[in-house]
Amino acid sequence: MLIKLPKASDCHESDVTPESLYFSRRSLLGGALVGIAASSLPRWASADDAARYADVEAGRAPNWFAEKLPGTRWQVVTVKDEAITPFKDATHYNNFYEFGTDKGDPAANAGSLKTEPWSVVIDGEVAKPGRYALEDFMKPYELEERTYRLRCVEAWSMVIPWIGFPISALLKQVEPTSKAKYIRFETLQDPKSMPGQRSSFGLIDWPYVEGLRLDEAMNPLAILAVGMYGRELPNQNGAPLRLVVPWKYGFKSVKSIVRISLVSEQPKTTWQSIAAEEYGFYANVNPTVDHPRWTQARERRLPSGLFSPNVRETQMFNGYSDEVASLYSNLDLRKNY
Ligand SMILES: Nc1nc2c(c(=O)[nH]1)N[C@H]1C(S)=C(S)[C@@H](COP(=O)(O)O)O[C@H]1N2
Ligand SMILES: [Mo]
Repeated sequence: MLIKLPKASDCHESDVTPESLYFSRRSLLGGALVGIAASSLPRWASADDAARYADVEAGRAPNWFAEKLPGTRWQVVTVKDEAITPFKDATHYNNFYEFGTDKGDPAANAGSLKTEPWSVVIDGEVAKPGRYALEDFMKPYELEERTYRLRCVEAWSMVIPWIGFPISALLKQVEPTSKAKYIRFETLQDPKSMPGQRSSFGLIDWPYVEGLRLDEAMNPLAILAVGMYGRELPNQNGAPLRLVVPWKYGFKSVKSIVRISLVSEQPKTTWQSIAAEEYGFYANVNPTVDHPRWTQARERRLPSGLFSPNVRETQMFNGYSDEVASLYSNLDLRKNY
């Protein structure tokens, strides 16, 4: 993300960067094809759901995921008239600082992340706290496909078909007490498998932490994802369990979650701790409130290259105003950025 990084970052949309050269001609062509495929697809699951997107790399799904996948409700939320980002771009242009700060680092390094076995702790202000093996944690939930825009605070964006379940379903299971006002998420801390946690990038006080107000978490658009593009999450995208809140800047969507806590106070989040004047708790996508060092009025939709930068106007709440604007009717969004 754009802070005073030790090395140059690539995120100003006006910059010509080495990363923009990354996008191959193949992925640019793929973008057009995938867009057509997505809108003409049936809603039922089939053996080759992954094949509904061009060039999806097969994964090695854990048993619990393979067993649940056929029951997935496909295309519960879609994005009209915008192409789904090619799988190659969504999996090779990532922010996951635990694996390095360059966009290609997570794809190169996240193979060391061991996602099986995985456990999730539920604690804080809940009637039913506990520590669950992921396969047990997942048992109550039916999977849904949700295709959302993802808008990074660095002014690039993608369209990604996630597979997951609403946080509201989790809250129903764990039963927050009347003191619970916020939900806090924590990423795995494991310097052995996460080189970024043992490197010189000392700005971050690991583990990565994010949070939502409880009413935000209850919004039907807020999900926990376990898959994308018809398969389980690749490690670099936050396997095996991550948050996705599409109306907020991407940094809210914390990856590789090991702990979910219901709390009474607003949690201190990672990017707030690093640069509170640049990255707020709310982080709602808002084209009228610029980042102190660049405009948020526009974004580069990936794949974006030298000759087709693919710039578009950023939408209020990333295009989800109808669903979420009412959450903020009493809030000054200029102060609560
Ligand atoms: N644990 C953790 N979660 C994280 C990040 C990170 O560095 N560490 N980066 C965030 C940022 S800035 C973005 S834009 C999204 C990127 O998600 P993607 O790589 O799946 O597109 O993940 C978010 N979640
Ligand atoms: Mo981001």
